[in-house]
Amino acid sequence: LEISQVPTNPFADQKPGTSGLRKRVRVFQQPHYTENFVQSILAAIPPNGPEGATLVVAKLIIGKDGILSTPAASNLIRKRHATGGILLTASHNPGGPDNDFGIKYNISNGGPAPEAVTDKIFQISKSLAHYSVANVPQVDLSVVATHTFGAFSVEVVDSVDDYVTLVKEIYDFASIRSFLSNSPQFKLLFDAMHGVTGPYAKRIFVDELGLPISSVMNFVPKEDFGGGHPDPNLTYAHELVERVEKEGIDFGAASDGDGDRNMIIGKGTFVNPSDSVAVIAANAHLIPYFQKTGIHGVARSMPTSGAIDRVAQKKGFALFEVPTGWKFFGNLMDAGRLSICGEESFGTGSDHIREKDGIWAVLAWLSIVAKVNETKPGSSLQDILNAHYAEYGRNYFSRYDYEEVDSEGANKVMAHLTTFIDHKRDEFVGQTFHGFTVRNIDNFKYTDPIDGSVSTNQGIRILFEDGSRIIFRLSGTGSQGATIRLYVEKYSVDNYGQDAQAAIKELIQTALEVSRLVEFTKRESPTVIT
Ligand code: VG1
Ligand code: CO
Repeated sequence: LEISQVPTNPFADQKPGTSGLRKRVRVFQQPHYTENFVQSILAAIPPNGPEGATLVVAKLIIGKDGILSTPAASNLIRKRHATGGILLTASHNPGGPDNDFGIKYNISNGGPAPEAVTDKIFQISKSLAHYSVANVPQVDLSVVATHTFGAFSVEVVDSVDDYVTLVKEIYDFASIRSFLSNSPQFKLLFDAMHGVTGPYAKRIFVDELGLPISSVMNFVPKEDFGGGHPDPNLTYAHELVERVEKEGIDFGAASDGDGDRNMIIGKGTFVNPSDSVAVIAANAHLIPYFQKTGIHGVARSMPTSGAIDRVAQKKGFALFEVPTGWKFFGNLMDAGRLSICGEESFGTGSDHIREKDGIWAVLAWLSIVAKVNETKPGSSLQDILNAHYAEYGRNYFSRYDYEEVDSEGANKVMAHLTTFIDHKRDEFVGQTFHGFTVRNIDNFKYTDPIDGSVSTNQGIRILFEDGSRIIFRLSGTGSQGATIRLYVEKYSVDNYGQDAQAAIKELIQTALEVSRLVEFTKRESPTVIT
């Protein structure tokens, strides 16, 4: 292969955020923009001396038709002992020429690059003068085959095979299958939202578990997600939500564009993601993988509700609270201290790989439903949730997103909140708002227990005497303006039948008053409520 050097100028804005570099497609289409960033990723792979050592990529593994879900890619990196992997995806954002794109880099453990690595990539990108291009002949991605060009090869693999092998080792497919075939009245519907999980869902739910093809919808992956917003929540997965209600579906699920998120719903039931990971942790003994490995520990991101904390306390599991973003779970898993974790943003997963995993979460819930129904036939998702609340209490939780607000307004909100930490702490702590007394306010800071690295400025937390919390942070995955995320949580030991929005109403009022969000952003209401 011939390698040539292309002169280039650096771009100043290639700093990866919560999960990769996320920009509008048009930004990536600027001359040299994408090449520069990819070159920076490759140059950041150690060892690379200050002289600019050359990195030889000897082999590329690519999913058939260019398709691999993020969890399947994580698995493949681990299984093949690869140096790392590059994921090209808009993830949970709309795609297509006028929308989003993203480049995520995962390291050899299969997980998202930690901050030390993304910082290094950013540093390199700021002074890049050349990138290398190889004249690799065109390869047909629609055929599973290996192409060799001298010392370099390109292997096109089946996108689904390895992943299916993996989940079949984790779950008892025979028992799920027999539950489904013995319960013809139990209806399941999976929405791939025209993202990457379609081929996985078809193989797993239809071919392996014997459900009819009508159990999967929007299963043909499309480059622009069919014009939709492939984020599995009540707002954007409305097609699924409507069908679940109208057709009385017992078990509805959706996954995002790159397959790492999940939403679980039933008729009249929404499984809040913070509850979801808690229920999975509480029922892990029903899942063969955890029967084998045991539970080494559980974790959640900081804004995620403390529902899993209650499970950890009762069952004696170690608990970790990390900043937002899956990259923070990797070290704990590699050190054998973490088995199950989740984020309120519809991310749930375990140490079977190093990414959150949408289909894995759906199968976890399905396994739990199947097992619970063995002893208590007819148990619905709501019954399982209610039993959980009765045992552990309920952490009412909601997130308000204010998307694409102008950066100035967003920064004002955060700066204003920061004054309560830096200057007005004494008068703020102890104040009572709508019946909630402030116990503390801080900006979340995390020290990784494994490598000691410190991450600051991870979100402003207002903690109340009764354990309720209000959290403000700015999104690190948006591509336009700024997105403010407001998270609120209220714990109740015995009153678990309330509507979530009603339960947290006063906390939302408090949050808006304290932050002066409406005044600073001119937004009367959020874009999305979950
Ligand atoms: C959001 C979520 C975060 C998640 C991240 C990546 O980040 O809040 O929990 O890990 O997206 O999800 P932010 O910074 O916008 O709040 V994905 O589907 O792109 O891997
Ligand atoms: Co995603």
